[in-house]
Amino acid sequence: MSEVVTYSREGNIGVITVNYPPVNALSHAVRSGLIAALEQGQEDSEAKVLLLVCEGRTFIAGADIREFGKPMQKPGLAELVETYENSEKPLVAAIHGTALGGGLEMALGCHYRVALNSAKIGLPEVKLGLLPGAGGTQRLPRLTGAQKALEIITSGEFVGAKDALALGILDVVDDGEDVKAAGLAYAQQIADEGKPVRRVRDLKDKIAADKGSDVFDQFRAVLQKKARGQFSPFKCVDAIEAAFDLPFAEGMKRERELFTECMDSPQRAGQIHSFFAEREVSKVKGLSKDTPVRDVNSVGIIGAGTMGGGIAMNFANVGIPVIIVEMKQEALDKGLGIIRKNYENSAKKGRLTQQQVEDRIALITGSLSYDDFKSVDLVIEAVFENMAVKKEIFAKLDAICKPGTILASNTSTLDVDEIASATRRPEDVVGMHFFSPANVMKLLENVRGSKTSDEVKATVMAVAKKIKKVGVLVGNCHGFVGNRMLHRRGAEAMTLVNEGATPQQVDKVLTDLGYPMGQFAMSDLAGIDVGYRIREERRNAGEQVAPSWMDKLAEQNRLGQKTMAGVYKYEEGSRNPVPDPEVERIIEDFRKEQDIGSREITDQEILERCMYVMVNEAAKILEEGIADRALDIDVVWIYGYGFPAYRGGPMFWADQVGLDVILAAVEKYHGDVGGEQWKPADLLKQLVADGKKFGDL
Ligand code: 3H9
Repeated sequence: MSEVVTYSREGNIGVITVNYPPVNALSHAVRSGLIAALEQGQEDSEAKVLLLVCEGRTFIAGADIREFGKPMQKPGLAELVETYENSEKPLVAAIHGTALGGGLEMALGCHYRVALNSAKIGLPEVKLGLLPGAGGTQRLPRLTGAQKALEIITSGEFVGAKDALALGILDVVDDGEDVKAAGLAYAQQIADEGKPVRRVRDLKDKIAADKGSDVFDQFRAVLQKKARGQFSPFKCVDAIEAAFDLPFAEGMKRERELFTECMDSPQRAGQIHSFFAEREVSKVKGLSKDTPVRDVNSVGIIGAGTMGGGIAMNFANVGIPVIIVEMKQEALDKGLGIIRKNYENSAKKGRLTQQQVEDRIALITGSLSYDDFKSVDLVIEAVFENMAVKKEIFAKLDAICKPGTILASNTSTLDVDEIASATRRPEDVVGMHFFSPANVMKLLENVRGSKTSDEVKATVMAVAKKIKKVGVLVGNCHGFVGNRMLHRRGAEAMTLVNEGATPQQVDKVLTDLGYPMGQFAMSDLAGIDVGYRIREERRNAGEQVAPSWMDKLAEQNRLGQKTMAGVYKYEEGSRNPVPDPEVERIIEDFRKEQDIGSREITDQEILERCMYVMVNEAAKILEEGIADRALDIDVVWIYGYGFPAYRGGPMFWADQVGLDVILAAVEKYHGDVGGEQWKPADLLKQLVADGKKFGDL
C-alpha cells in the first residue's frame, strides 16, 4: 500500500484517505494509491459504503501540474475516475478546502458528495490553458445543465459550498469543521438507508433539457469579447457541447482530443509558467525563510487622492485599521467620499453586504495631523512625484513615528535611497509601488533601497500576501522594473507615430498580442499631462528630450479621458476610444514642422519595436540585478500591466520568439533608429552566444 493513500475501516464504512501535502495533487503515486485503496475497499466484505477523504488543508486540488509535459504514467486520471465511478459499493466524497480540477472530477466520479460549509469547488483548468480532462466537461453538465457548466468551466472561478449545493453539484453541506466526521456521518446514512450507487454519467434530465439549445453559440459570442485571443475557453465550450450531442463514452473521447489540443498549445505552456512564477516570486533570492517579520496591525497613509484611497481600501478589506492624512479638510472629505462610493458600488453589484461596507469604512479614519502616525506600524506616502516634497515628508515621519515603523513610499519612479536619506533610519525605508486602481490591480512592486533591512523586505512581502496582492521585490532605479520598461515602450510607440504609423495601428498591434489596451489608450486613461509634465521637467533640467506630437495634445488641453479628448476622443459616459481626425491633423502638422517624411509602417515592425525594446531593457534590468530573475519581470508585467498570462510574461514570450531573433532585430534597430534604448544588452548577447534563454538564468 502506498503511503500517500491509505485504506482503513470505521464500523461498516471503508475509508480511503489521501495524504500528499501540500494540496493532495493527483501525482502518479496518489493515482496508483487510489486504485489500490479502492480494490481493498471492494474486497473488504465488512465495508458497505466507501468514503474518500483527504488529510491536511484541502481535498484534492487537481492533477499534479508538475507532471505536465511529461508522458502520463498509468493509471491516467480519466481512467482512475472511471474506476471509481464503476465501483459496485456506494462511494462518498467528503470535501474540505478546495476540490479543484481533477480533484472535483474525482468527486464527480464518486456517487455522493458532502462538503464543509467553508469548502469551495471549481474546474480552474482554463486558467492553465487547459480544459477539465478527466470527465469534468461531461459530468458537470449532467448535474447543472449547460449554462452553469459553461460559466463554471470557462471562467475557472471557484463556487462556494452553498451555491454548489443549490446547483446540484453537492448533496449535503455540513456546518461543522471536521471533514472526516461529516463524511462518516453521511456515509453511514447512505449505508443505513441502503442507498444504491448513483453514477453521474447515467443522469439524463439536464442533458435532454438543453440538447440542441443555442446556448453554446450564444456563449461563444460572449467569449469572443471576453476571451479574445485565447485558445482553451473555446475548446471548453466544444467539449461541454459534446456532452449534449454525444453518448457519454464518445463525449469522453471528444474531451480527450480537445484536452490534447490544449496541452500541445503554447498558451498552456505560458499559463503554467505564469502559475508557478506567481508562486515563485514570494521566495526572494538571498532572503532566508526565517527572516523575522514585523507585525503590521495599523497603517498610516499620506494623501487621500486616487492612489492613497485605493491603498487604504486594501488594508480595510482585511481588517487592518488605516489613518489617512491630508493637508486640507476639503481634500480629505473628497477622498473619504470616493472610498465610500467605491464600496457602495461593490455593494450594488452584490460583492459586499451593506454591513461589510460599514465595517470597512469604520476602519478608515481621516486626519490633518502627522501626529496621528505616532504609533502606526507602517506608513505609506502616496503624494505626487516630487522628490523635494517626499523628502520633507520622510523627515517629518522620521521625527514622529515610533522606532520600528516601516516608512514606505508609493513612488512609481523616484530614487528610494534619496528618499531614505531624509531620515535617520534608512534601514526602515522601502518602496511600495501600487498600481492604479490600487484596490483592484494585483501587483505590488516592493522596492528595496540599498540600506533597507532584510526584516523590512520580508515584512513588505508578507504585507503583500496579507492584502491579497502579488508582491515582487525589485531593486532601486528610475522606474524600477515595470515603469522603466514601459517608458521605453511609450517612447518607441510615440516615435513610430512620428514616422508614419497611426496611434490606433500601434494600439491594435498591442491588443492583438493580448494586452487589454494599447499604449495610447493607456496614456488617455492615465492622463496625457502626466508624460508631458515629466518631459517638460526633464527639458527644464537641461536634458535632450525631443519634441513630440503628444506635447501638442497636452498644450491643446487634450488630456485624455478626463477631458473627453486625448489621443482619441470619447463620447459622454463612454471609455471607448474613438479615432479622431483632429489628432491625425495634429500629427500631420507636427511631421511637417519637424520635417519628418511619413512612411508606411508594418504591424510586424510595430510589434518588434514595442516589444523588443522592452525585452532589451529587461535584459539590462537583469544584468544590473534590479530584478533577480526573469520570472519576476514576467509577474510584474502580467499583474501590473495586463500582459496576457497565456503568453507567460514578456521574458517567457521572448524565449519563445527566440533570443537570437530578438538580438538580430535589436542590432538592426540600433543601426537604423539609434539611441541608448536599442544598444544591445550584454546579457542578451551573452545568452545568444551560449545558446541559452532567460528561463535558464
Ligand atoms: C487538472 O486537474 C487537469 C485535469 O482536469 C485533467 C488531467 C488529465 N499540482 O497556491 P499555493 C503547489 S489541472 C502541483 O501557494 P494556496 C503550489 O505550487 C489542475 N502543485 O497555496 C505551491 O507549491 P510551493 C487543476 C500544486 O493555499 C503549493 O502547492 N487545479 C498544485 O494559496 C501551495 O500552493 C488547479 O489549477 C497542483 N495542482 O492555494 C489548482 N496546486 O509551496 C491550482 C498547488 O512549492 N492550485 N500546488 O510553492 C491552486 O489554485 C491553489 O494552489 C490552491 C491553494 C487553491 C489549491
